[in-house]
Amino acid sequence: MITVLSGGVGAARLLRALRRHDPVVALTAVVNVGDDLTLHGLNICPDLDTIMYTLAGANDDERGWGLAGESWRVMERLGELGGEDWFSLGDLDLATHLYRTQRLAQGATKTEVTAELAAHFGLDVTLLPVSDDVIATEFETEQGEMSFQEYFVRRHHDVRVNAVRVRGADEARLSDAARRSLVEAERIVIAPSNPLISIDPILRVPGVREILAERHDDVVAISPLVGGVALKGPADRLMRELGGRADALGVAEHYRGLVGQMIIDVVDAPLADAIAATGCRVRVTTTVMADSAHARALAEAVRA
Ligand code: FO1
Repeated sequence: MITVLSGGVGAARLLRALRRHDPVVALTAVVNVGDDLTLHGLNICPDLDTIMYTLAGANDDERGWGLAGESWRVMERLGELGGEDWFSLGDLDLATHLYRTQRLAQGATKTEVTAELAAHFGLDVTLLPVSDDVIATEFETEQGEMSFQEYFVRRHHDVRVNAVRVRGADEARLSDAARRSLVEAERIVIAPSNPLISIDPILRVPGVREILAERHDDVVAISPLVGGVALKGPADRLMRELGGRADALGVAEHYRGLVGQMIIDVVDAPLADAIAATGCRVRVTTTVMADSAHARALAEAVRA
């Protein structure tokens, strides 16, 4: 059994590679909910949905989020009405948010609704929001405070960040299912997701850090930075702005004490000794899941 601490796109691709590599291993994703938002009265969970659509083979792989073959008629009409159309919700994707919102209003937990949606999409990976409580990642920027999606989508993460806050995380309750999956997994994997804004909101939930620190020999993290650059999103820029090193060594320093092994890309091999000096084993492989052979190599490294 493998449990993967997961953000969105990078985690979704890793989970897909792990499943293809081993069709029988029990896979669980404990997923960040700090990106979640309420818009148009709808509860939207981008990371959970990105993983769900990717594992169902229903995602738009080029864009990374949303459904393949999507249409945008509702957004077009909303724009004509002068409504908020900066966060693009496809016509079919909207059904997911309508369903989730209605079920939450009926009293279901996010964990329960996620399981219902995952069953509908035929998933053979267990998806678990880290908590059923509201957690919101927020940014203090040079242009004032903003919510996660205001920073990420509306401002194209193109504004200087002074601090990241995760509202609600310290008081959030780690769900029973997520706790069990972390305690019982043979291996815990930290996906190649943004350490500061995808993984930290998970680590901030009381209990998660403690479990990882106790089990650190069984914890493996994959650096999302390759040659000091994030494949997607602002991880490199944010790590620099917040005072860390923007490379695989910076990631290892960030996870110090929590991981027994770091997987880094071949281009970062010169950093291996310095990373080992942070107190973990280092495995060097191709971490860019550009094609199925590379994805397989990464899946093998995670299992080794
Ligand atoms: N990302 C964008 O860059 N632009 C969008 O309009 C957008 C809409 C969107 C709708 C539903 C969804 O589940 C995800 C969506 N994303 C969009 C992706 C997402 O907001 C971010 O990539 C993640 O939150 C970061 O992990």
